[in-house]
Amino acid sequence: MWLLFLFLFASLAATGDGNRDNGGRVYVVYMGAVPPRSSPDLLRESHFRLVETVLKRGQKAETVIVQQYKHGFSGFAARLSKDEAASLRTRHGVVSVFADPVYQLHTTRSWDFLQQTAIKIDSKSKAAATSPATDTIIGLLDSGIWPESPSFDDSGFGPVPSRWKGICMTGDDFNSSNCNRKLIGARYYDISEVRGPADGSNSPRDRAGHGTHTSSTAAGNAVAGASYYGLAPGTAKGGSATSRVAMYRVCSEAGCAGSAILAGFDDAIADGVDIISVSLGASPYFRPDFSDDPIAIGSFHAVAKGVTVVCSAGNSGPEAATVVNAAPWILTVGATTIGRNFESDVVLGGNNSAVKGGAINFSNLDKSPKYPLITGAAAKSSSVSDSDSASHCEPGTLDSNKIKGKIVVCNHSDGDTSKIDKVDILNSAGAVGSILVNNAEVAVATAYLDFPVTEVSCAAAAAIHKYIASNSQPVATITPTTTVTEYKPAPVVAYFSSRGPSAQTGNLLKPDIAAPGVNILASWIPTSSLPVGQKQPSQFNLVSGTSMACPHVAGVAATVKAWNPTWSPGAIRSAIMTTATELNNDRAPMTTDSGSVATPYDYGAGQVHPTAALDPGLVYEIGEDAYLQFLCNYGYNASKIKLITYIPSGFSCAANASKDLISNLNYPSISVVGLSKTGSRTVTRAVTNVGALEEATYTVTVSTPAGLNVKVTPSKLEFTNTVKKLAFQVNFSIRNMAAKSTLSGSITWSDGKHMVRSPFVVTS
Ligand SMILES: *[C@@H]1O[C@H](CO)[C@@H](O)[C@H](O)[C@H]1NC(C)=O
Ligand SMILES: *[C@@H]1O[C@H](CO)[C@@H](O)[C@H](O)[C@H]1NC(C)=O
Ligand SMILES: *[C@@H]1O[C@H](CO)[C@@H](O)[C@H](O)[C@H]1NC(C)=O
Ligand SMILES: *[C@@H]1O[C@H](CO)[C@@H](O)[C@H](O)[C@H]1NC(C)=O
Ligand SMILES: *[C@@H]1O[C@H](CO)[C@@H](O)[C@H](O)[C@H]1NC(C)=O
Ligand SMILES: *[C@@H]1O[C@H](CO)[C@@H](O)[C@H](O)[C@H]1NC(C)=O
Ligand SMILES: CC(=O)N[C@H]1CO[C@H](CO)[C@@H](O)[C@@H]1O
Repeated sequence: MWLLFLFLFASLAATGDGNRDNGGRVYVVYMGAVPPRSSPDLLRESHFRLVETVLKRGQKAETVIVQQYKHGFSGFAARLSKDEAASLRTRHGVVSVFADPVYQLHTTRSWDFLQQTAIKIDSKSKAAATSPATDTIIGLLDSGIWPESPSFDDSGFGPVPSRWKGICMTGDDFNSSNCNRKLIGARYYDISEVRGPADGSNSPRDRAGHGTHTSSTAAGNAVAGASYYGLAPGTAKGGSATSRVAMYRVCSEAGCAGSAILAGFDDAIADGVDIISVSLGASPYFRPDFSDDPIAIGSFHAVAKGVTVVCSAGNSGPEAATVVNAAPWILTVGATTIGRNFESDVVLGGNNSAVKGGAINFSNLDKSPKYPLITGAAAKSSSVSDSDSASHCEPGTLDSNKIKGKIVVCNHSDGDTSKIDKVDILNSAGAVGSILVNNAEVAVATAYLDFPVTEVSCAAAAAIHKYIASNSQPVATITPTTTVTEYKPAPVVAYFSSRGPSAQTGNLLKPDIAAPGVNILASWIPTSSLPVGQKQPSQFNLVSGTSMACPHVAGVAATVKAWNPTWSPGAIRSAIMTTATELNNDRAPMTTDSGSVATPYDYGAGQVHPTAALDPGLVYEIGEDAYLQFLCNYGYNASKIKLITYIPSGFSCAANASKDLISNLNYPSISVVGLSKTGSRTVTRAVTNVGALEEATYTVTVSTPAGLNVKVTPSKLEFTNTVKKLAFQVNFSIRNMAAKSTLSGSITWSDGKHMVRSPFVVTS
């Protein structure tokens, strides 16, 4: 746990703590929607005038402003002293002033630099067969892009849509020739506050790999013959291969500046993207209010303009209440495994029995078990008293004479040292290989390249320990990595995927949906660390994280939008959520990494179903007014909301506004916290018929957990050519619910053809 705090501290420290350059740190000054009858030039001037009112006499606004927001919303980022920032906070028109935060990319364990993945979008889908989707534009806020990747080749693409207003910025090793009819736009922003010394390029060009991977996952062309050095062979293809891509580089490998994230949203809205995909976020231990969170702010204004925003849920699972990017206008995505595994087994001496493990390596050990086997505990250095640290192979705890020439078994449960660091130390001490014992992370294949390593579960490790204990000279080997497909069960919620409930709004269920995010194969930047015997860097990489899940859903959203161009972001989200599946490839309920049946706190509505989402039957519409009422219930007063956006005439916060009423937001899922306060609660919802038939009759079925009564009224909805939208109520009451317990179930409307399913969660 202390490590996490250290990490947080480092993140905050990286933003600078004042007294740098001209005496301040960067603050974001957020001023809400662009006022009516304004223009970017007028806003620019008004920002300058505003900031000059707090500067010392003679100091020019130009010297302190680092970023201006004047298209999708109004505001700026400036280098200010604490007093200047405080003074701006009280000015007319200012919603919030906050220190520029540093957010992180949502790949797992950034130090485990190479990991894996594979994109599986139903190839027989309606979308793949005849897609009208060529004019959908997906914008990504990320670490940049590698334009030479075959994923972004534009052969076969028609002209850039005429409504596109974006640009291709020139930067280091990047100019307008790098954009084409596929990669139609690229911008970058000042991220000097978070940039490491080795990452000094001012350019849309990706130096981290992450942005290239997410872009190709969202919208990459189908590239046949893709693999990671022969592993996971097949065709790599984005979720919406016919969409166009626009990259907004707001991150370096070290992190993403909040001031740049806002600039990316501001430009993406003005450029004309349809979908924004954001695979990054705040640490779950740093919980900014919506009005202090660049992602919540930017996405609010994007959604108000009809742009769907899809974000990763974070990689801080499996602990509860770790989900981030949980504002109700965002589509929040958790990660699941795919039906593929990278198997590398341990063969034990004696009877040659094999113990299943998984990892990626490219070295060569003999096939026969002839390498001496030792545990970390047995190899403990005599100067170390703590055998627990030695069993975890922590740095400095092992006697290198005892491990030389041997395969070392290390516990890797929850150590402070990363897998890659641990393995590096064993390698340099002369070990021939390593077996890491680790229940949680076995599904996430780590690439160790030249050093033979495999990872086994605790259960599998028991057989190894038993063998060692019963032999005076135990020996083993590690077998080559093979790709196992149709692995069961899959999908499984990934251990790292951040979980609900949302710490900010318990009465709003988050995450919303899950998608593949473990060992995903997609395009990558050329790397200099090649496995032995390889001459060319792989154009693809296997990577894990909710970062990888998010662009899968962005691709699906782009396809839904292409098929239904008039749908709002709320309708698109509803279609994706109500058609999700809860079943795995054994036709059994999906489980989590620990083997328990997944709940909506793990995966929201379930696993995204790309084809079903195109024809949901009914949708839960949600207009901007509903988001304003949400903000009232969340605790903002009308004067604050008025600063954020225009309030339609007649709008006011209801006198009875309360967090409990957040449950009434017309969301495709339902969350009710604290039911035991009153014993029963009724929430309202309304559905709109978007099916092909105007005359449709839907009836409800409820999957009710023991301990709860759930009554839906009415239980039948009849749509006609004049009745498109119908409301219903759901009454939850306690039958027999223990204190501090959580129950979940679902409500499904069906006309015999469509199944419109909404998960619910109720806490006592
Ligand atoms: C972009 O850079 C490439 C390589 O340096 C060069 O060949 C090309 O002419 C440049 N294009 C433009 C439009 O400047
Ligand atoms: C690994 O270490 C953890 C504690 O860090 C312990 O609970 C577990 O039993 C150990 N596993 C084995 C196989 O020794
Ligand atoms: C092989 O040996 C292992 C441990 O040494 C033992 O658990 C297993 O049952 C043996 N298998 C067979 C087929 O004898
Ligand atoms: C609205 O809330 C803000 C704080 O968010 C407070 O400063 C202000 O006084 C409130 N206004 C009214 C009219 O209550
Ligand atoms: C809250 O007040 C509104 C009117 O402003 C009313 O329609 C609604 O029923 C009230 N809700 C509750 C739960 O009392
Ligand atoms: C909800 O159901 C409970 C139990 O049947 C009942 O006591 C309560 O009055 C109902 N609430 C509403 C608003 O209908
Ligand atoms: C020791 C070991 O397992 N080596 C294997 C690592 O993976 C490569 C490629 O899959 C094999 O060729 C090695 O034998």
